[in-house]
Amino acid sequence: MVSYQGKNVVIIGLGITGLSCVDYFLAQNVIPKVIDTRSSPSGIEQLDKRVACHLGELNIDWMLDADLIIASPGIALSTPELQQAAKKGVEIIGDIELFCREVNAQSNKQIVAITGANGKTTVTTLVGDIIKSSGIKVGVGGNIGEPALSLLKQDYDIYVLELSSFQLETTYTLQATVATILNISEDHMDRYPLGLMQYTEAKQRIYHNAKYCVTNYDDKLTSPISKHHACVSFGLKMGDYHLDSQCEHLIAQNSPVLSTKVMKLVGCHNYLNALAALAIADKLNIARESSLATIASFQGLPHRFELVFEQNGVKWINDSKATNVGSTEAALKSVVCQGKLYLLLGGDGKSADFSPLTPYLLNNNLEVFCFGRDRNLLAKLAPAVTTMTETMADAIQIIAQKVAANDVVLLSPACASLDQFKNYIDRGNQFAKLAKEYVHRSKQ
Ligand code: UMA
Ligand code: ADP
Repeated sequence: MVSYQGKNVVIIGLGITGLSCVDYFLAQNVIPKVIDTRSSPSGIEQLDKRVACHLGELNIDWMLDADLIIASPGIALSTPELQQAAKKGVEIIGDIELFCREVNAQSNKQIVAITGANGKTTVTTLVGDIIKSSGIKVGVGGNIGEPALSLLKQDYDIYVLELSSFQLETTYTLQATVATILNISEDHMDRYPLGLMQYTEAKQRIYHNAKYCVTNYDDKLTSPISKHHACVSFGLKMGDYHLDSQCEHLIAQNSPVLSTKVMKLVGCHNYLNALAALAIADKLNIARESSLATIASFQGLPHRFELVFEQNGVKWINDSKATNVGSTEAALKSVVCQGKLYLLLGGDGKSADFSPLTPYLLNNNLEVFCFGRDRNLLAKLAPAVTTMTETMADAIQIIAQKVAANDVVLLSPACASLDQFKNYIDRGNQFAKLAKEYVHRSKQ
């Protein structure tokens, strides 16, 4: 174990990251202090009694006195108090950096690192499944929900980490065997006031010292800035791994390897995710046949372009995890609808520019419903076909009276959910529940 004995450690954030860091330090008898700007953060009940905790604001005295600050991903490095501590020379890192230092100290462990604006969780899960099916001990964690440091409690040979731009900002010694940026489009612009390039720079940190990089041929921002890397690419029509013109086959190094018809995943964006996962698996030397069998049977994840209800020829698709513009664009490209498409947009747009959605909304067979905090902004995209409601439930009530055979109702909100829901899962579950209730009621 890398030793922090004798260091004055301050952890900022008492969410699941902060708690995992507390555990990590206590295991080596270093008792950290914890700060959270919230008055009752989620992790407070589970905090070990030995740990001093300051809530409600940042305790600058503790921070300036520290030898090491561990910043949770939810706290921006641009926060003035963190800037002040950095200026004084206090080392500031995140949980992923702690994790990397541990893994780097053991020569036989490998890390697969996955980032991107969209598709991270899908690809991380799929890569984890592929590695597991091949018989290798694999731990899957990071932004996906299981804090990376918790994975160290078990003996794994490969770690597959989903990494957010926030986590990458505080990571310095990642040495991934394979690293990928799946795609770049605007997200979290409230944390990146300088715009897309600032967000991209954070994502690019994933390639530092990576052995292999997997890049998106169609998205140049995913290529490493330094040209020294061994790269393979995936893309729609071009790249080492691509799709045929009809999106009917996955093609690897010019040979068709899997028919998309046998795959459970649907949508071009998901076929791209499958290609990225295959490219990663190949770089890990996992047997192709085994990888392809896992890809074919992978069901996809809930709340991601998921058909949750179908009745009277009407499909209800829950894509609640579409919390940015890029993911909603992917849904609008992939949706197959012979009747009318009812699109539900709404929530907290995180200062995004929604205008890339406009071309998809100029369609006679589409009606848009906008709800939640940013409904006024969203409604400006296509006012002629838009209805504004306070809540998603109000919108579904109206839609349920209108739908007919061959129509599709798509919740792909392009926004975070926290203005009106507990999280995207709550939003997706309510969508599915309301769809069933209203359709049932409108038949009576
Ligand atoms: N916060 C404060 N004050 C603080 C610390 C945090 O107000 O002092 C707020 C943050 O702004 C945020 C919330 O508290 O709204 C949670 O932040 P956190 O850093 O404590 O979060 P954790 O519970 O530790 O969860 C984090 C990731 N959360 C964020 O990046 C916001 C989780 O990703 C991740 O699963 C977990 O670590 C384990 O690695 C969630 C997420 O939303 C799913 N990620 C973003 C995304 O996917 O778009 C990046
Ligand atoms: P992330 O972890 O990056 O948020 P998820 O796999 O959870 O990614 O998917 C989030 C949203 O992005 C869902 O709406 C999903 O349908 C969409 N999505 C998944 N893969 C892609 C992709 N390659 N390109 C664009 N959107 C995608």
